[in-house]
Amino acid sequence: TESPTFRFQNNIFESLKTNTTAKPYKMAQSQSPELVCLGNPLLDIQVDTNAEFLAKYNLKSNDAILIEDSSKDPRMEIFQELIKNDKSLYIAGGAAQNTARGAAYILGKGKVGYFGCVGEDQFSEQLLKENEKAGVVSMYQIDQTHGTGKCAALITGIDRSLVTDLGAANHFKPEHLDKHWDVVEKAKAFYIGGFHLTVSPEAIIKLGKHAQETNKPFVLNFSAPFIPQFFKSQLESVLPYATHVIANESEAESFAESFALDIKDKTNLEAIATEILKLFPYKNTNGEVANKTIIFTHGTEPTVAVTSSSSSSSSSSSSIEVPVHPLEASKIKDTNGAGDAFASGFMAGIVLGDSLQKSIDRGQWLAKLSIQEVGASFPSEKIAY
Ligand code: 26A
Repeated sequence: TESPTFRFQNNIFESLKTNTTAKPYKMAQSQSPELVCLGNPLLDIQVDTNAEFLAKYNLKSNDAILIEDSSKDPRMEIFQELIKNDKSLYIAGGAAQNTARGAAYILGKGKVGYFGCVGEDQFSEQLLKENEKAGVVSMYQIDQTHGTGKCAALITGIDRSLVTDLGAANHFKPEHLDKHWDVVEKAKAFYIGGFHLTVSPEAIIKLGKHAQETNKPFVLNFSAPFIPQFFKSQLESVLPYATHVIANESEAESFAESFALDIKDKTNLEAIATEILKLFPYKNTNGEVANKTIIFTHGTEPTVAVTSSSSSSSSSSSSIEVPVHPLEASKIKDTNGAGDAFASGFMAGIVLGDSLQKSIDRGQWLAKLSIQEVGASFPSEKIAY
């Protein structure tokens, strides 16, 4: 079977914008995605590296960093270094796009659609091919003036440090959603990468309003600790539309600090979830309070999920814990994309109408499969849940 990774020639950046045939995936008439995702399409440039390399660029071993000004940031050099390195692997990335491919792994071809903005170059061509192979319908906006976004995935042991140059992904416009609004209207559920809060909160709100008006699940992932920390007002503007929130323990902690939650132990996941539900209840278009669920993954510890009750008179909530699927450390290739794969399984469960418990378990199951592959990838053969 074909490897999910690709190698480009060393002069990749000079050769960008040449010989491109990138065209958004054409949808067959019969295909109608049940799940629609929105995010930043990125190509991951992944390499095994060491503590010394991370120290040189002042990076933590497990973090996600956004380069805000690519003309000034010295960390742009990382890409030059990786491109020179013939051990670098070029793998489809972009957190929500990974989740889309993973959900299609379960739901099947044409059942998942994805919005994001790419450039016209070899990187986007590769991403299109990967989505096509995975059965994801790419509804790309194409930006002719910027290159496709890229993410350096620096692997040390099982950890991954991500450094992102958004490029074209930073130029997604809410109007692009209109071009595929028929797809949006037919979708059953939505998944939003919190990373997109750095790009177009307007686009997220536009989908959020539609989901609210039509009573469809609208799931938001916090994506990284820097989102609640530095994109607080953007997060506040979209949280009311979320029927479900997915985050890991460090993003939960970052939220607790950023929003100065009134809880004694800022690492108590159940308490953080309960506070989020109080601050941002879900209301339907009639203003009636409806169920909302916060799901916190916790590494190899059980996932914690807290659901608010739909009664507006009381502020009660119910909480469950779901264990992870254990895996011997020796079988882990890398954890890049583990959280995205969890979200894939969870979203597939939501679309299939599974219980909360089973949707979370599907997420744990798919995360276990993904960490045994290089990058945010899935087995080449279908494995049944
Ligand atoms: C805005 N930023 C920083 C990002 C990302 C991102 N996806 C969207 N926006 N930074 C890293 N990623 C992706 O996260 C995946 C692992 O969860 C990487 O491309 C990687 O595939």
